[in-house]
Amino acid sequence: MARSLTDDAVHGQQAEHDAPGGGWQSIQATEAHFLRERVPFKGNALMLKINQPQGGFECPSCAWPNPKRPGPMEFCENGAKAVAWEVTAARTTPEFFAKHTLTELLDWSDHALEKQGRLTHPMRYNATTDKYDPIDWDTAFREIGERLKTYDPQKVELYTSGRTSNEAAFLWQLYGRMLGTHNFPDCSNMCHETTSVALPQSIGVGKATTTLEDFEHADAIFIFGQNAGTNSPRMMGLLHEARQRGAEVITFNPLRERALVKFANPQTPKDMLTNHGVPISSQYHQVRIGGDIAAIQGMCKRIVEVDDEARASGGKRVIDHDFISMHTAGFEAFAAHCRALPWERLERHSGLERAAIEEAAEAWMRAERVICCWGMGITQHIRGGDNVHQILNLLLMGGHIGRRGAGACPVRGHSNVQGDRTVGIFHRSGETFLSKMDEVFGIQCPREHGHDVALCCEAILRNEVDAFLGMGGNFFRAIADQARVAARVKNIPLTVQIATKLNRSHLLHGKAAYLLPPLARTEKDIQAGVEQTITIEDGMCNVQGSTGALEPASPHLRSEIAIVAGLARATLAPNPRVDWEWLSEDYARIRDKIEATQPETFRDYNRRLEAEGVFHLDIAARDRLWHTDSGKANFLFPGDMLAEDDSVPDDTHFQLLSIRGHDQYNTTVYSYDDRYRDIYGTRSVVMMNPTDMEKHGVEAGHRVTLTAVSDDGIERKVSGFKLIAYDLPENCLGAYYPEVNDLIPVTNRDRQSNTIAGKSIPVTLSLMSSEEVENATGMLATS
Ligand SMILES: Nc1nc2c(c(=O)[nH]1)N[C@H]1C(S)=C(S)[C@@H](COP(=O)(O)OP(=O)(O)OC[C@H]3O[C@@H](n4cnc5c(=O)[nH]c(N)nc54)[C@H](O)[C@@H]3O)O[C@H]1N2
Ligand SMILES: Nc1nc2c(c(=O)[nH]1)N[C@H]1C(S)=C(S)[C@@H](COP(=O)(O)OP(=O)(O)OC[C@H]3O[C@@H](n4cnc5c(=O)[nH]c(N)nc54)[C@H](O)[C@@H]3O)O[C@H]1N2
Ligand SMILES: [Mo]
Repeated sequence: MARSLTDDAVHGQQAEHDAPGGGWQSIQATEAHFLRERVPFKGNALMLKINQPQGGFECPSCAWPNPKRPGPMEFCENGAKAVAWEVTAARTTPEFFAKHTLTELLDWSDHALEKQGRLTHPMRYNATTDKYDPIDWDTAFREIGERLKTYDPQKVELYTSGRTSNEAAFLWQLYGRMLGTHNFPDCSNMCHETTSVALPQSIGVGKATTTLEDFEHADAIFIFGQNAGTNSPRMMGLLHEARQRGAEVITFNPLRERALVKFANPQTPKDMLTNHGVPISSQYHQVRIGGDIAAIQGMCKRIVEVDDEARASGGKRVIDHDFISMHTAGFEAFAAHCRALPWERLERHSGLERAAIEEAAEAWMRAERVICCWGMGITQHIRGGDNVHQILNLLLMGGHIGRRGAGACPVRGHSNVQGDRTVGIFHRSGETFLSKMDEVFGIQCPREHGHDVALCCEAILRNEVDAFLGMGGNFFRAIADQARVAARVKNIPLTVQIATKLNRSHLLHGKAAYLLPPLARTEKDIQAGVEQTITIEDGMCNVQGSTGALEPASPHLRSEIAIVAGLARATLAPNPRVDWEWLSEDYARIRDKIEATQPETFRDYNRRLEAEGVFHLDIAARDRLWHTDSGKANFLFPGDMLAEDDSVPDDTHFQLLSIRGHDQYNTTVYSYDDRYRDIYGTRSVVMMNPTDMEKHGVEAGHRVTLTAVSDDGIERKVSGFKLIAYDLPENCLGAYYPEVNDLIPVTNRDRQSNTIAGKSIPVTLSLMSSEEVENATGMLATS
């Protein structure tokens, strides 16, 4: 059974690697990354502008919000890495492309491709030479437009990665809808779509009900499946503060993530003087991969039992019955379900001992104000939606929605993934929005639902895609069933990628292919002689401006907005109500149109932006208004009493999770080191419990092959991975994303939202023969 540790025990375990998360190492890493990109860090005025509400730019890394009064250096180690990577002095020029065929570049690592630096010119694929040639913008737009006009719009896919601004995303979906498609695969379909679908079923909104201020008042903060130290490091400052004022932090994670164990805040002098750090998690539960439903239901069971006893004895009730009767539906059924769950099954499914689950429940019962945070460890599961519902049940039982210091906090990924959805990137947009779009622009938006990421991949596999247009991101690398889908991309008549840096998705190209480089967020965007501001929405629903500060990486770059406008003018018949040029000359005009399509959400968009620099969108559940079918907040749970259908790993197969290392941003690999996990110089590793190693007769250092378990008869394998001994539950394995994306069947997805289940990957493991290892050395060198 996996370990659950509390306070001293958690921190006593740090002997092998005693450095806390954060600390001096973090400052050193920040500087090192700037130097590697050949940009000065010390005295770099750019970093004074990051995350400042007026006149500054929004960090292109994660979606964690800014405090009301940002400090003068409001950024973290990984935000600085993202900025350094973007403002690099390196350039991927036409001369570079003249030297390398795409076939040759396919052998390069993800790291090496992006390391070439910023793209400088629009490029067109030349099938005769197998190279990209430079092309002028107008010719590119004209050729792409001419092709698009001839395709069936149902076979056109417009992908969005979450770095795109509200303004660019809004035009992107307008363009798609005018073209006649509803196919808007979005990075969120691999990420928090689970939340966007399941959360509204529980409480009527799909976004965080917390603000940063709530973290200052919480008594207990639960963190499920989220590695804040690496992926939203600015959250660590809040957890650090919370612990120092006596709040509890209870973590559920199969891996002991270092910063969640102990963290030294680089912004706190005392921590930096001692470099010891502060204990973060007061309880750390190493739940089995996919075991959260059982863990949370076990907690709820304990809470219900204590409450039942209190009712019987006339003692103090621990459940908020007033809230439940006034605001919720389905509690009695859920309580009955929990009472009936056998502990033996809860233990087996969660991988935790009953005492540990009860201890977590005790922390919940002690707290007046509870926040629950969650990340990919919750959403990227076949039962991800059920996971989210259980977290909400835990909150609802205590009335922790719409109360200061409490709430639901899905921690979003890409810096504007939430805003892109708010302004209209959605393959299942509803009638209210679509009829407004029709009215404002005099168009007829398709009503039939379109493709998300999984459906887009399946269409590619069936050779039913005529054109794939990517607004940022690295789609053909980030998806499930990566190798199978990649093999079909060459059958797509047209691929267009709008991207700042070269990546694998640009090498996996259609018959005609274009690579269009935009301005990045750190750069000045001047239209019609005036500096423009874009807006983004962070993970706690604050909409704010971002104004670039640097000279563009190349004079040939255009803004994403200008690129969409150029494509649209070349593709669509003129429409007097949609003047693309006029819109792209002044981004405030686009915001007016966003407001026109959603007058309530974006009321006074430009005025509020100008006056305050940032504003919070209304979240009905914060006011205890429930936009659900029942008109109440709902207790939802799968009724199957934790049946065996979701593959508890056993002696025949393992459950594999795929995660990010500390020096990576999704498919962007900054370096091969993962300081917080003591893994250096390679990403081709499989983390395995020492007991499992012994049981299966393998040793640390062995090279292994992982084979996916699936019932579709398709073989999915990855090889050459080095085993490392790691503290994670038995029958569970860990590896880096995207290195294992070939292993995930595209059908492996959350049942409710279709989100790719990158954390429920059933696999078997076998040792490579020395001959196989020998043959694989070429591959190992680049991976
Ligand atoms: N520096 C940096 N910042 C980033 C990103 C990045 O790549 N680099 N990516 C951005 C994006 S797009 C996103 S979505 C976020 C992602 O941020 P996270 O949500 O932190 O994503 P992951 O690294 O995938 O890690 C998820 C965590 O879940 C745990 N986990 C895995 N399976 C389970 C499970 O079954 N149960 C529980 N309880 N835990 C589990 C893993 O051990 C890991 O600690 O970060 C964003 N910020
Ligand atoms: N197995 C597994 N698969 C996963 C995940 C996992 O945890 N496990 N995580 C999933 C998640 S949460 C996500 S969000 C997706 C991420 O999927 P994507 O969002 O598609 O991928 P990224 O790696 O973030 O995209 C990086 C590329 O974006 C481009 N880019 C960077 N900045 C800009 C910009 O400002 N403008 C434009 N136009 N382009 C830019 C650069 O060319 C860079 O190479 O991957 C998913 N895939
Ligand atoms: Mo994400």
